[in-house]
Amino acid sequence: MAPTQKIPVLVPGRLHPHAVERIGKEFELVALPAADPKLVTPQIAGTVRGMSSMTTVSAAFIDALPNLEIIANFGVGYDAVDARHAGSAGVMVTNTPDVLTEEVADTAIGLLLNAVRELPKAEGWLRAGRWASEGNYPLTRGTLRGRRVGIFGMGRIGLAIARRIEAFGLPVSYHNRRAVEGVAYAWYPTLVELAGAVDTLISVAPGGPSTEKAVDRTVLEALGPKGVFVNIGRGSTVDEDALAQALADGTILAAGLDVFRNEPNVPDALLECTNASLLPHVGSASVHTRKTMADLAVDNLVSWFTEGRPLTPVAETASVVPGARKQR
Ligand code: NAP
Ligand code: 8YV
Repeated sequence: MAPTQKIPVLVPGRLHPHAVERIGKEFELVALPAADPKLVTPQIAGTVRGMSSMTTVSAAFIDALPNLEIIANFGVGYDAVDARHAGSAGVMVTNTPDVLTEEVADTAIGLLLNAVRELPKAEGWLRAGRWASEGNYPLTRGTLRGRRVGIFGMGRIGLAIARRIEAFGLPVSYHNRRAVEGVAYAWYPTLVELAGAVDTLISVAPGGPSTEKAVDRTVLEALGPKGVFVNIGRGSTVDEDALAQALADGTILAAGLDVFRNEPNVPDALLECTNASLLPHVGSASVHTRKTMADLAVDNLVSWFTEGRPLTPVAETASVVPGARKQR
């Protein structure tokens, strides 16, 4: 029997089946339909020490679990988890960095090509029989040739996208709050300055208050009429009304979007934009990569309960150690 097998680990809502299976084998699996404090029974409150989730985890939910020590988030982006509150309550939060970086960067390039060269629309033309009945698909106004690419969020995935863009022979620049040491690409101190210097903006910035609606009308106007905007980061970083307007009135040329503010709901105004390529948040969604993410989420739990430290803690809880849980 694994030494961790008697430790109750909660899974609120849906989670990758491989993660659920491993938690069931290596811990005592406790399931809840949602991360709702009202669903926490005295039995769960009194026993649960670990959790793995891919849903919103509020401060109230953390407080409803007074014995909780660790939240293993399924995903590198953890804006859905109140990590600041977790840190102040002495609860560790982990995420799944690196194992999805290359997959998500591949998807970003796919979106960029879809948006610029209209590949989904060209395929639709063929499937509708229009190639045979009407002739060739119209030449695309967009091209990658001559483009200058700006990356909003030059972190792990941003760097992987930049490497791919370099292979296309295009110059790269970026905006982060701070210039990245050892990175030679041009850094712009503000997003609007970056947008003004490029015609292709790829956002891979995290969600949260510091990036809320960062891509707004001003940024899109700075990008200009040849502008292409790709978002593989989080929908909350974009003013979606302003984006739909900019696509409709020609302020920018096209967009490729994998993420939306209120998933899985996509605003009608964006659905109506024929110059936008829209994907249902599939950045990391291959069997291979999702399994590696599931393993890393569970490995964090195992490492915490056997070694007393996680593998990939998030910054807000980096100093949390076993026994740090504060009661409120
Ligand atoms: P990362 O290595 O932490 O990179 C994030 C970058 O964003 C950092 O370089 C950071 O630099 C910058 N940043 C953070 N806040 C900022 C702000 N307010 N203004 C400007 N720049 C800011 O994370 P990653 O592994 O590359 O992942 C990035 C994000 O991609 C995730 O958080 C997630 O939201 C998204 N993602 C999406 C998918 C998908 O399926 N579509 C899959 C995986 C990840 P500074 O701190 O110096 O500003
Ligand atoms: C996942 C993601 O689809 O890692 C992230 O931040 O957005 C994606 O890889 C998501 O986290 C699953 O909920």
